[in-house]
Amino acid sequence: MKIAAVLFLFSVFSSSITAFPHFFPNVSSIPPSLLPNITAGAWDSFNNLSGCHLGQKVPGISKLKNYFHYFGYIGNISKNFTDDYDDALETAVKNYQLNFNLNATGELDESTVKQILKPRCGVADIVNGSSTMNSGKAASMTGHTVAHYSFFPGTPRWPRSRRDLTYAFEPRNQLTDDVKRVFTNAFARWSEWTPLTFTESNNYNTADLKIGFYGGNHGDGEDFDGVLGTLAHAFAPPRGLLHLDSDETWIIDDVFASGSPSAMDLESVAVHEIGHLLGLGHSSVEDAIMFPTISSGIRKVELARDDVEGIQVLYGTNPDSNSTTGPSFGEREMSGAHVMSSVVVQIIFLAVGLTLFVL
Ligand code: TQI
Ligand code: ZN
Ligand code: ZN
Repeated sequence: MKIAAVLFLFSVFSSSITAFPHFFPNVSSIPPSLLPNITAGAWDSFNNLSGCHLGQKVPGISKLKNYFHYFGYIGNISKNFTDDYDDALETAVKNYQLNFNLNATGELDESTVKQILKPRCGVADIVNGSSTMNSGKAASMTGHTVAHYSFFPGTPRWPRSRRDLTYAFEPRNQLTDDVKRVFTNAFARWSEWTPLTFTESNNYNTADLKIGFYGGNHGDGEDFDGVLGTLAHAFAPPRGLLHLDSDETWIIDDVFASGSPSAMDLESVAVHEIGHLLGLGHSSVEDAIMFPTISSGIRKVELARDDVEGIQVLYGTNPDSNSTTGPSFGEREMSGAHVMSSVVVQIIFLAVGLTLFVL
């Protein structure tokens, strides 16, 4: 067990620059016995804040401010946050509630605390003062339904002359056909609903979309951070770069079984990142592929109605498809094994997240 602990710490703090990703079931399993003590304190203290509102002073509020600061809701006014529920915190709570479709009361009601306690990705919701989530703005009204998808600033998209896009894999990764097939499938989920087609090319340099696994600093100014945290990123059109963190353990099949609880489903992340490659920002619809919280350990690969509506605003419908009237977007499947490992991975996310901002 000691060895396992050392391996765990090593795998968290080492950030290799190697171009070789690892795929399940190879490495880094986090001993579950390490987990409970890490999260217990902060988890409890957030739970106790339920019901708090403006004007109160409650121990633990400073930690909550750290949380909102970390995700971009509170500016860097002072280094040491107090336990006062002040105006800045109330505004942060309101914006957070808007982003997550909660009643924007500015109070820490139960549903808000619940949302805070959920695992989430480590990237800020608010960058440079503007929300990345299109919150409560009701971007466009289509009939009775409010669209919750979003685009990048300026709505960049692939031009009309480029509907047939090519993609290629970083040659240095030497990816197997199994891994490449994951991306082929992920692309197919988007081409099904749009006039876009995606074809693999063997010429990495000339391909429209370039896919590669990289570790740490890999030359685009957006360094990867080792295990968990950021898993992948993609650039808006027409840059076409889709990068994945080679320090993650990637699941390429539905195999979950007992192995690494921190392993991420590659296709789920690929479908999300392709959304970005095509010009979609994040969505505030929880079901959407573009919703910015990763439900770790489960596969979420099917586009939701909101994703389809968003991508069709950019590119229109698929002329070869007869089902333009809307698909049956069913419930997502979640097997028992998935639920189990999902819980474990969620705890890890919390642990890593909380340690990050408590430190
Ligand atoms: N990567 C972030 C993401 O893809 C990076 C990012 C944040 C980003 N904002 C962006 C990329 C705007 C392009 C445009 O969202 S991540 C998720 C999710 C990540 C997160 O590694 O944190 C998924 C990767 F949505 F679940 F949070 C995949 Cl599915
Ligand atoms: Zn990159
Ligand atoms: Zn994203």
